[in-house]
Amino acid sequence: MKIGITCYPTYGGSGAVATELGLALAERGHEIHFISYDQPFRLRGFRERVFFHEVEMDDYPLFEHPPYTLALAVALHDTARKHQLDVVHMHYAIPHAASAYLAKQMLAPERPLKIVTTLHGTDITLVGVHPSFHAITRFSILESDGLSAVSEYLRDETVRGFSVPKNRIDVIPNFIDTELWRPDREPCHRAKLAPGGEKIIMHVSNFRAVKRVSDAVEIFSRIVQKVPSRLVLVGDGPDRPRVLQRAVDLGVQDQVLFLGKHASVDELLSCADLFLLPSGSESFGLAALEAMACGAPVVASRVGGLPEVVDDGVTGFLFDIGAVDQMAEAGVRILTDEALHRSLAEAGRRVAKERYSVDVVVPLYEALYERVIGAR
Ligand code: GMT
Repeated sequence: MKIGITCYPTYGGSGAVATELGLALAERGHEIHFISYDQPFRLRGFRERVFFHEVEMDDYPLFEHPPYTLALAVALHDTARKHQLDVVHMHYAIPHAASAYLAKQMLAPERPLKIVTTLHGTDITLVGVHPSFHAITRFSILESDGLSAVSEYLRDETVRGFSVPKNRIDVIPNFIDTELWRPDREPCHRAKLAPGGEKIIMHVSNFRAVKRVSDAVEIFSRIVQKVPSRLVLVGDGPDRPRVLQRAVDLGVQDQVLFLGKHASVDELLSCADLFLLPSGSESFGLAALEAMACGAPVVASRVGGLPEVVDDGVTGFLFDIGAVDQMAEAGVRILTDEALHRSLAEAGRRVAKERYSVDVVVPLYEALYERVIGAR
């Protein structure tokens, strides 16, 4: 198949999944065309059958906000036309699904173009339900030929918030390359991250309010009183100053290592003894899956799609949002009970391989493409 893929190219779960999907599909013989305003961050090096098309934007003084939605529509249309794409796959509905709808209409006199839209999270739960976006989000979702959501939770939210018939949405979970994301990565950075042999507690996110990174610092400040440990923070975003200030206020700044954005999170996660994801909302929680694949037990919020990913008591522990005392208590247990740690780590790795590996999930997308193309 010839497939166009559009995603947000910057740091973030939806862009990571979209890129890994494109690479996995190319590996399986499909021709993949990424179409976005920048090269997706996980798209590195030359890969056979993989192309990148940058969306061109003219910076005219009249535009306070350059109309990316239109420029993307043109790029999708032109790429679909030139390369005879069978399907374009939009990751994150806003504004991608609307651009794809326009491209499809523009191309209609010549040939049909099928659209698949994958809903990732805040495109439904936060941004999409806002009155300024609701109608166009609903319209462009319903106009997509195929729809997927990354969790049952997100499917239900889409049905509830947008009155989309449930049977129109496939649940296709996120996936992971379990060969890359694994516990025993070399080189091992453990000695550099925790030179005193401390336990390594990690958090990876885009540091937005929804991630509640300050809660991770709160949890850590309680754990470190009982277990010699360091908190390694990976990623960056608007909440960073607040988070680092919280570490200072709690007097743990010297034990908190802020690494910022990192190109190879897999290398870092394979050193983690515990992973914290105390989010306020999470449609899936890709970072939790990455941690599980790397053999790091997860302590997270019982929210959104996280209970579908983290089996409470088996691969980690889930608590109410903001329950930092309980989260810290669970963290201490995990870090001090070797048998418990081993059992959680092994189960996490097993679940990642059995439920979320490339071989299990990518064929679900192929089947969805075949279905929409077949419905021509
Ligand atoms: O929806 C977002 O906040 C953006 C998106 C992203 O690009 O990081 O995150 C969502 O998609 C990820 C990949 O499917 C999920 O793992 C995240 O749980 C989800 N974020 C939220 O629901 C807050």
